[in-house]
Amino acid sequence: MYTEPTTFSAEQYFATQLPPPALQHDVESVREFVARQQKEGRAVVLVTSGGTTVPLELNVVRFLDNFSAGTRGATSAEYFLKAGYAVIFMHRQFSLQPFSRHYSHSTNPFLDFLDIDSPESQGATPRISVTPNKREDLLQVLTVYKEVHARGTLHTLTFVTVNDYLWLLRAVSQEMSVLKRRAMFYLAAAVSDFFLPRQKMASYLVSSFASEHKIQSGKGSLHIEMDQVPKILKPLVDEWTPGGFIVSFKLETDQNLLLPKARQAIERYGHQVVIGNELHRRKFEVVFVSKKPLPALPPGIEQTDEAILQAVDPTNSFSEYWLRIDVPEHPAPGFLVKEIEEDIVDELVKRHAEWIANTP
Ligand code: PAZ
Repeated sequence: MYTEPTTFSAEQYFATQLPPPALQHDVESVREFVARQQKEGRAVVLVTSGGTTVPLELNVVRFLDNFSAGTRGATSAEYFLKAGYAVIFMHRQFSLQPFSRHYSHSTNPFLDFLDIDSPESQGATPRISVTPNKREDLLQVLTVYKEVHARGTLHTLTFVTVNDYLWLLRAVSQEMSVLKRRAMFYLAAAVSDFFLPRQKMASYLVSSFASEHKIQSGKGSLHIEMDQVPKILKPLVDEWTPGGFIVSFKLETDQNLLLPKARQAIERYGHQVVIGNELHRRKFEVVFVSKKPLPALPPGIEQTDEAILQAVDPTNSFSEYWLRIDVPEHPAPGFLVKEIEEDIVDELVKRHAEWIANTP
């Protein structure tokens, strides 16, 4: 019986957990997309978006979920497209998507935008039109949406579980490695830190209940011990896509942890930017944390590792850049708040261009 709580390395993870059935198909579609964008000279960004689930059963009835609606990812994808990037949008099934997010079924149902015009003559087919005060907004969104489709610069992939996410991220990043520095990774998805390995699900069902079937109640409380999801930023940076410009997000509920956690991630994984955001302030405040470039040594001093180390101030080796948008305390009805993703993407596009220009 499988009982050991484990911390999987990425390698062990992929050796023991099964790939999602559509993986091969997804990989081929990404390969074709990347090759076309490369030929047409575009940089490509992988945007991950939405939350992963953690199934508790092999035949899934129950699962743990994550709050993320995919707003950050879907909104950012639109701004990356506007900036000329090709976008691979890897999102949680049914979470928000670029363009259609403006007409989400719960906050802005598209049926409320439509009118039925009564036909003038009896027997004529009724016609559908857009409510006049919604036309301008819809036209703007629809125009960009159609342009993006005509250019073929948006490619969409779907995940549901944390397992789907990990397999897809590895495969897509490996496909993107041909782009070298022109690949950007914008990891905004909210990915579970814990999961239940297949082997554990099976034995836990076999020992407590019945084969692959749904967990039954009636035996008191349910205890689930989960294993830690491997830290995949390390192999992403070092092995899967060396050369890519990697931006990860760090979500905290304690504002005081934002900077220490973001710095720790940069130190640990060696990627380019961590964007820290606090749960309730995330739509109007984020912080970019990166490693400061190495200091220029005074003339005459040889550029040895030792000299560089001496010149680095270990207490001050990170740069922090806060992005904030002003939101009135009591906004008037209909007040349009600027989307912070516009500024996030602007800043990243600048940094990515500098990085492409300055990395040997
Ligand atoms: O999807 P959303 O707009 O509701 O939320 C975005 C977010 C908070 C999930 C994202 O900005 C983020 O911080 N993602 C990484 C979460 C983490 O694993 O720390």
